[in-house]
Amino acid sequence: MLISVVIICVALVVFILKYVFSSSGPNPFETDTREPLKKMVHDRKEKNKVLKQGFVASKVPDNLDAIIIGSGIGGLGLAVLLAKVGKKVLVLEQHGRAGGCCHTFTEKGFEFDVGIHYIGDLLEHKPFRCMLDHLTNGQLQWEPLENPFDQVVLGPPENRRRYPIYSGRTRFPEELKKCFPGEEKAIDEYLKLVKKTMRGIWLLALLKTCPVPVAKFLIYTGLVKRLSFFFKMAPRSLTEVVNELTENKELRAVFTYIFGTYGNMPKDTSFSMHSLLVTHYLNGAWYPKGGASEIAYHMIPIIEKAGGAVLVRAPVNRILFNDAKEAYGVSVMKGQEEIHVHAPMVISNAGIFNTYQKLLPKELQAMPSIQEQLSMMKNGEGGLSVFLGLNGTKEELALKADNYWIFSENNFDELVENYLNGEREESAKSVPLLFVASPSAKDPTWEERSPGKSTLSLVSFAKYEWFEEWKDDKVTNRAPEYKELKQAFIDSILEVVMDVFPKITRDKIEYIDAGTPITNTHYIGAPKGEIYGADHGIARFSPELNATVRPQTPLKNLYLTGQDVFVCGFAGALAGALTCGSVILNRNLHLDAIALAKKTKLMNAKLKGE
Ligand SMILES: Cc1cc2nc3c(=O)[nH]c(=O)nc-3n(C[C@H](O)[C@H](O)[C@H](O)COP(=O)(O)OP(=O)(O)OC[C@H]3O[C@@H](n4cnc5c(N)ncnc54)[C@H](O)[C@@H]3O)c2cc1C
Ligand SMILES: *[C@@H]1O[C@H](CO)[C@@H](O)[C@H](O)[C@H]1NC(C)=O
Ligand SMILES: CC(=O)N[C@H]1CO[C@H](CO)[C@@H](O)[C@@H]1O
Repeated sequence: MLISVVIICVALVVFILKYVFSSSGPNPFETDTREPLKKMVHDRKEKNKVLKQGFVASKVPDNLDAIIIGSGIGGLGLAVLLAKVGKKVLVLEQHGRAGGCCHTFTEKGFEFDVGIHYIGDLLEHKPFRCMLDHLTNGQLQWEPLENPFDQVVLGPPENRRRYPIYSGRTRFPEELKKCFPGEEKAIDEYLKLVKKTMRGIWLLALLKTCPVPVAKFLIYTGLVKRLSFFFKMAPRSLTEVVNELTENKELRAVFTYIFGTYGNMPKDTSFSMHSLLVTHYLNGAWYPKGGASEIAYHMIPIIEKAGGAVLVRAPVNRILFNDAKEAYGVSVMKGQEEIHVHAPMVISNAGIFNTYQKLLPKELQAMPSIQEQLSMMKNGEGGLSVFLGLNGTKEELALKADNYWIFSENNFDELVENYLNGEREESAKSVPLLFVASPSAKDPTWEERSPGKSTLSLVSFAKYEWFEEWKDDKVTNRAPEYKELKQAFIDSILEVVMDVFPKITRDKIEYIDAGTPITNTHYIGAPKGEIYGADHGIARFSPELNATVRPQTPLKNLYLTGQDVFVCGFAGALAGALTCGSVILNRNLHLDAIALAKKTKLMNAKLKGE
């Protein structure tokens, strides 16, 4: 008996290793494609020539290798990976400009980002950074935030307490200890757990790409949890873990404040997801120089160079399948007309719900394997954004390159629950959690682009159902009741902002508007207004789900990329693209990215030595 178990285990390890090191397809990271830095383009019209190329049949290249639905980082990133190995890819975007959550828009002369406030893990020579340099041919630059990069503010107006959060593996705990004397042990233990959990993440990438039977074997034998602390901690809630570490309610809150970056309150958060985010920012936080539109702006030409295209105003209304249930193209709505585009492979960046519930024919949607996947996931929480255009420089308004996480109490579970379960009119009166940042203060090119002005971006959560009744109104002209409700949220949020940032006064505000969950549905195609795609609660982290929801779908030639196949966030969605690319190109691109980082480091050291 024991012998046979040993034999099976050895065979399995050999098989996994063979898989991990197999590299039969071409490697998009083969050669260093970084080019010398070109002069930055700030002219909006010039940039729009790249970002806003409208869909017409005549612009669709012939003999496509793949169609990607959606131009978020999960779609564009994958398109570039494929373009680097010579594939001709068409990216189709429903909105009027490319980028998904990375797109920007301009109102009254103020440029606003949508979904990029800060990104971690971008130290030079690290795989994530090298990969991004490579995917933008060295043209996208990153600006570090201040240290402390986050400010946690707890408590009601008359008693707000501030806790600065610093990056740095030693500085992070050191500074926390200064705020919480006597809690040294809890802080060390917390960080130890976070790091240990993260070391097990490799198994996640493996589960999503290895053959399904291997994944199932690892899960059902319980090996997954033995091999990886990540999966061991995955079923434990953040609240549970943190409550064991300390009795100090204030410290518990500071340990958990970052839940806003994935959207589940601590009691519904998997400790593994939380660890992922804490380590993401442990070495610092960055912002794209020139604003979020730079991301797509530097990726699209690479796709075009390989013969592909990125076309906007191209809503895909269905995926085309032959009788053998194989995808062979998509149908795009051009006005009232359906235009068919064909390719041997269709990849969706539109999220699992849009893809399965809106783009498949009814009979395929009903397939048990599709239904199984849908039943494992649920829609994430809706988002509420407020955009402020201000008269004044960052110095005049005392704005810095950092973020504020403001909470009216330190009991986050209760606070979020009461807010989201409350009557919408009541909840609008006092929004108890708020993210505040100034994108303009983070961008060193801003002053040159918009002298004397600043922007502020505020984000919170809001129920889709609060706004659902107006979802079919025209986006630019919704009912007065909708505008009233929106205004109530704006007013109460503004009060908090003016209290925490005393230099921001009403006379400085030149522009203010809000985006609700139904706004997100319109502009980023989020079916329930969610800002992080599918829900990231504990269920999302079960190994079973992990092995099931992966880039391959039950339908031949149809794949998924982006945040729903990995995790949310810019880095998470790009990891989704890397995982999808691994499947399509039949090689482990995660390892290729690590190899690229090693190579770049060596080369740079050599250059410096000369
Ligand atoms: C307000 C906000 C703040 C955020 N802050 C941060 C942050 O600071 N740091 C961070 O790392 N992450 C942040 N995120 C999360 C991050 O932006 C996302 O997780 C990530 O960008 C998602 O990428 P994606 O490619 O998976 O999806 P998306 O960017 O959502 O792209 C999907 C695209 O598909 C398109 N689409 C949908 N249906 C169709 C169709 N039928 N036809 C054609 N196109 C279609 C959509 O229009 C969209 O462009 C934030 C998100 C939001 C909304
Ligand atoms: C901006 O503020 C300056 C003074 O600080 C003022 O002269 C100017 O008129 C203001 N601009 C607008 C558009 O309000
Ligand atoms: C669909 C999906 O990717 N689910 C999750 C798999 O589990 C890990 C953690 O256990 C998450 O990172 C994924 O989001």
